Amino acid sequence: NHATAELRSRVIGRCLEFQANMMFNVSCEEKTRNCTDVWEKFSSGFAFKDPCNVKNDTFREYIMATNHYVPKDKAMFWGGVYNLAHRYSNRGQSKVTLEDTMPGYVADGLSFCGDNSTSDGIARENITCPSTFLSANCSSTVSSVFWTSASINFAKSVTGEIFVMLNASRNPIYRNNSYFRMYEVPNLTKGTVTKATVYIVGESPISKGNLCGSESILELKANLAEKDIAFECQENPRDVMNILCGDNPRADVCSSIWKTSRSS
Ligand code: NFD
Repeated sequence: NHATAELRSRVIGRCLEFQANMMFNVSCEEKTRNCTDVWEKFSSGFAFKDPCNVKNDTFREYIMATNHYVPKDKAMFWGGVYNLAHRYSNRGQSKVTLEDTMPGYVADGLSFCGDNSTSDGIARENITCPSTFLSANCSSTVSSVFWTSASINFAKSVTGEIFVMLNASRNPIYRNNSYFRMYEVPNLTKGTVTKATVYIVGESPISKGNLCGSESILELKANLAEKDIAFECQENPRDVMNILCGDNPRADVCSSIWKTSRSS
């Protein structure tokens, strides 16, 4: 987790790119944000600060500066399926993940933290920034606080029907300490989010054992029911499998498609 090189240029570049090519798909907002200002608000969340101990609200100004409307019936949460979820969301055209919204897009995949020994207080690429994973002596890392704030803000912004893509090969599938369970489900708005459709996806077809009825998924169903959110669950739905198998035709679950294409 070396700090990302050229962080300022990367963040400003992402901000410009989002507004040029993503904002229209994701949100109809016309208001342009000043990307230098976005950088100032992002970096002041961690510049000159201890990488292991930042306040929970340190990215408040950044979130306010980048926040925008999330279209109804399109939001998608995910766990353990980063690549597939984002291939499926298709940069906000099919679904909208946190990383397809401006607060997430600007920082996704970047590694950043403070460093008292540089002129701007920002760690250079020779420094290792702590990951989202916490340890006893590193209890609230810049990354965990960033993704926690962004996840909470996203969950509060979504309306109508929502989608969730979860990895079938994880056990449990709805993990206790996942961001999705800890920060997103509890922040969905009762009465505003009406239905959740869960896609459980895996590369192996043995999941015929009905993962939608598994104990872990019933816990998710119960957590959603507390907020009067209707529940639907599908294992390996066809539109998701078309993408998975297009990219990865030799996966076990794609064998029928693979055989057809070989014999024809
Ligand atoms: P994941 P998830 N402690 O695939 N999001 O539900 C620490 F410190 O398992 C997006 O946790 O799914 N780190 C991003 C963790 C990051 C822990 C976080 C944990 N207990 C959250 N669990 C992003 N774009 O980077 C997981 N991580 C780390 C939002 C894990 O190493 C998205 O809206 C991996 O780098 C999505 O709905 C990342 O968190 C949901 O939360 C994702 O772990 C995905 O988090």
